[in-house]
Order: sequence, then C-alpha cells, then structure tokens
Amino acid sequence: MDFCVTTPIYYINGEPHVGHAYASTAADIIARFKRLDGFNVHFSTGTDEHGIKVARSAEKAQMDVHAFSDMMSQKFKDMSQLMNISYDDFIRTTEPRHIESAQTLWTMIESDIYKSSYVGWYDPRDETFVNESDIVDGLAPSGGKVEWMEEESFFFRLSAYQDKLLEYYEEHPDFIAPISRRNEVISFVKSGLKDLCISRSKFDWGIPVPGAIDHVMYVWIDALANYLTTFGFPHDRAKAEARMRECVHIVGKEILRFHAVYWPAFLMAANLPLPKRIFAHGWWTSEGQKMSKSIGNVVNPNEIVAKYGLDAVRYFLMREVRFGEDGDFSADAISKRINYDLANDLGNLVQRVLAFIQKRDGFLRADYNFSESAKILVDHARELIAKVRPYIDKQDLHGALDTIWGLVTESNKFVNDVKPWELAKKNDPQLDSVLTALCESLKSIAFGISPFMPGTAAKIFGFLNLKGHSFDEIQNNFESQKLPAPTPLFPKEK
Ligand code: ME8
Repeated sequence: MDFCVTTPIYYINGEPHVGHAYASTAADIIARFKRLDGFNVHFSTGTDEHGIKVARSAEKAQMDVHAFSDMMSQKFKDMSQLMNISYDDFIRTTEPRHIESAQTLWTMIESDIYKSSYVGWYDPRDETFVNESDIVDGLAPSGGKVEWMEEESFFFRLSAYQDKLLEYYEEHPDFIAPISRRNEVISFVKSGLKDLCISRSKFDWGIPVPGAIDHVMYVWIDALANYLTTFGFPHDRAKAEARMRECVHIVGKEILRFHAVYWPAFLMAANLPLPKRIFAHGWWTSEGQKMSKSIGNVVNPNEIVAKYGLDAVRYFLMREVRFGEDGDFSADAISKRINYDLANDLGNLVQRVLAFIQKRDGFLRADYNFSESAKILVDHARELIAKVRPYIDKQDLHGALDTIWGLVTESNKFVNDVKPWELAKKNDPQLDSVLTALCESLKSIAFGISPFMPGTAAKIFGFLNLKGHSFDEIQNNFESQKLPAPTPLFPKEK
C-alpha cells in the first residue's frame, strides 16, 4: 500500500532553524512509522528557491542567484541529515523536472486563467498579496513591510471555486486538521474568495509562464506544484495521482490557507486528485519570545543537537506540545524532559532489565510460562503498535508518545512489584519468565520509539539482538541466547 507525506519546501533566504527541523522531524516520524508498518512510503522535502525574497537575499549577499540557491539549499539538506530525516526525495524548485511540472500544471488550469492588472499591496516577507484593511502602520500581518504593486498579471479564477471547496470540506471532514484550523479555513472561504494574482512581471527569478515569457509564475503556484513533481508528474501521471490521493501534507499554520484553499482549487481546476489531508502544526517560540535574528534567540538545530543529542531533541519537540499547538523551546523544559522521561523512565527501565541480565550471566533464558501479571504485561506490549497506530494516522504524535510511555511506566511498575533481584536471591524459577516478559516489553517499546528516536531504538534492538526492520517482528518469541552488554542511553542533564 502506498503512503505519502511531505514537508513544506523551505525558503532559502535564511538559515534553517528549529521550526524547519520541527516540520521535517514530524513528517519523518510519520514516514518511519508507516515504513515499519509495511507501507510503500514516499516522503519528500526540499527547498523553495524562486521569488522576490530570494532574489533580494542573493543580491544582498552579492552572489549570483543560482550560486546563492545552491549554497542555501545545501544548508537545508545538511539540516535534514543532522536531524536524521529519512526523505525519499529532496526537491528543489529550480530543477528542470520541477519547471516542467509547474508549467504543465499551468497549462492544465489555463481555462481558469485570465489577464488583468494587479493594483494593490504585496508583502515580500510572506510572498503574499495583502488587503488594505489588513495593513497596520505600513506593515502586513506577517510584520513585513508592504510594497505597492501595479502590474499586468495573470489571474486564477479562485472565486469560481468557493462553493466547490466548501462542499469538499463538508464531504471530507478529515481533509484539514486539526479541527480548529479547519473551522478557520471554512470561515475564510465563506467570507468570499477573490480571484488570485498568479504571475509577476517586474522581476524574473521564477518559472516562465508558458507562452508569456515576460511573466514568471507567482512563487506560491510554483511552490505548491512541488508536490506533483516529487510524485512523478507529469511523466508518470498515474503514479502521481495515486500518490496524491494517499498524501498527507505537513505544513505550518501560517501557510495553511495556501494549502487548504489555493492548492485544492488548482488541483480541481486541473482535474487532478486532492491530497488526503493537510495538517497544520503550531509555531515555536524561544524562551518565551518570538524567534528573531535581531533578538538573537533563533534556535539553531546544530547547537541544540550538539548540546542535548539528536534523539533527545526529536523527542522533546514531539512531546512538549500536542502536534498542532504552539510550543516554547527553553533550556529548562528540554532538560526536564531528558531527566524525567528519557533518563529516569526509559533509560532506567532498559538498564534495570538488561544490566540485571548481564550481572547474572548475560543469558536470556526464554521462558514463556508467564505468571498472571507477566502475561498482562506481555499482552499490553504486543498490543502497543495497534494502540499507537490510530494516533499516527491522525498525526497525533504526542498521543502516540503518551501511549508508548504508558507501557514504559507499566514496565517500571512491574519491575518494582516483582523485584527480580529478590527472585534471584531466592533462586526462584519464575525469574526467567519475568525477564523474558520484560524483554518482550523492551522490544515493543523499542519499536514504538523507533520512528521518534531511531538511534536510541537501534541501540535497544542491538542490546536484544533484533533487526528492528518491521513491526511484524514483535510477534516472534525470543530464543534463549546470550545478550550483549548494554550501555547507558541518556546521560542526565544538569
Ligand atoms: O513558507 N515554528 O517556507 P518557510 C514552527 N516556502 N515551524 C516553523 C517555524 C516556527 N517558528 N518557522 C518555520 C514557506 N517553520 C514556503 C512553503 S510549501 C509548498 C512552501 C516551519 O521557509 C513551518 O512548517 O517560511 C512552516 O510552514 C515552514 O517552516 C515554512 O517555511
């Protein structure tokens, strides 16, 4: 079965920061879970390289815009590598395959395009047209300075799609998530859609409009088309359509309107299928303040990964706030999560069980004659993925972690109740089945955390001599064997 997940493609006018790392990590977790669950996954990310903002940044850096794009796009690739993002495709909008795809999309919606002139305000920071009524002291809602624009442009007949969109949202209640955001989109569309200006002619850093070379496409139509490109459009249209139907777009809340209103309208106009879902996640602040270069509080992924470790950062981002809500990145909050959840709960459980086995003689003697309480633990362990799956399918990554931590807590309680060290002292024959039950639980926990903390899961798989490639392995019993000595997973933060 096919499954697709995408991140936004990032603007390359600035350095990657924790917000980009967040969106990519969330999509990565979903992709990894689906792969372990047997799906044929296509996971794409990339960079959005055209538009006035990028052209100006290149100018400011006194660089040729192509060289500037190569340099900046590489930084986002590096960020993906740093965060262990398992993308299948990294798409750049300056690639020939994308230019062809965006131009093909344009020609497919041409019957809804007309020429007119745009007279009004533009916000280069958000690459968006702004209503007079939304401007306060010369600033757009993004905080960017608006510019007056008067150009002959092409327009897309968005107004013709108002009712079709509302009908679609009604018939597909899961199309936009979370629900609060869905309601915002519906009220926006109900308040009336105006036709959308979709070309620019005052600069040329963009994809030429087919048949009108003095115009380049508005950067958002170019950017949205990236999803089709990565799915194989226009050459393998059947595959691209199949992938689109199974696709979840992960986006930040500030770009939901582009994805939930403009994008479906373009796809409807082109007679192409719509994605399965658009999930809008929240925004991160840093130590309680909006991240900004001038305050100097922008959270740099390189620095936090070096300081806290990759898996701790990935865990923190997903655990600190429910996916969809805003979060605050603070040194205090991440240290607490590392100490309590990772070192005390998870790390301690793994050590208690595996260091105990090592101290004995390093042998796991598989014994499946469980006592009542051990059987309950193993049943819960083997049901873990079935319980986590619905959360992943609604992109509730926080709920998924909560469920996994339920088993961590239950396992720690089992150790406290059963006291293996006392069983050992008494030479109690139940000890082997108790340790087997705990290894079963560690196996399920390792599979559960694997999408979130792939490195940590790989260590636990190693301690248990497991491959860790598919959730199917959970149902196999352990064989009696010598286990390698475990090493600590998470050092405590001061
Ligand atoms: O909007 N907190 O690119 P972009 C959380 N190129 N997430 C954040 C964040 C923050 N403080 N800052 C950024 C664009 N993000 C377009 C997208 S898609 C066809 C085109 C994340 O570089 C969030 O996911 O401004 C946001 O939507 C994305 O980065 C936008 O990055």
